[in-house]
Amino acid sequence: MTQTKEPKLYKVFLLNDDYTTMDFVVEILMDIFHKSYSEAVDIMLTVHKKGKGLCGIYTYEIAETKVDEVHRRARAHEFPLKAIMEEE
Ligand code: TYC
Repeated sequence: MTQTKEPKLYKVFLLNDDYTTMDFVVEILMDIFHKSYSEAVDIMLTVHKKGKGLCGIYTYEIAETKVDEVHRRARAHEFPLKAIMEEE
């Protein structure tokens, strides 16, 4: 039977830039995406080397809230860090 009632899921990615500090990105990954320190460092380095990195997969509202939290916190620290969401 096809599962018509499953909610759509969205991947949240962080994007690389030249100005946000590595420490700040690690902090974001630990605080907002609940990663351990070593997972956070791995994801941050993937973003730094490849341009983007997967932070988590969520329902629409949670994904949107995570993206907003990243942007609010980055703005507060005057970093240009961006997060995006993509339907799975
Ligand atoms: N490229 C940044 C630097 O060299 C670090 C960085 C990593 C920035 C991940 C954003 O999503 C990011 N300081």
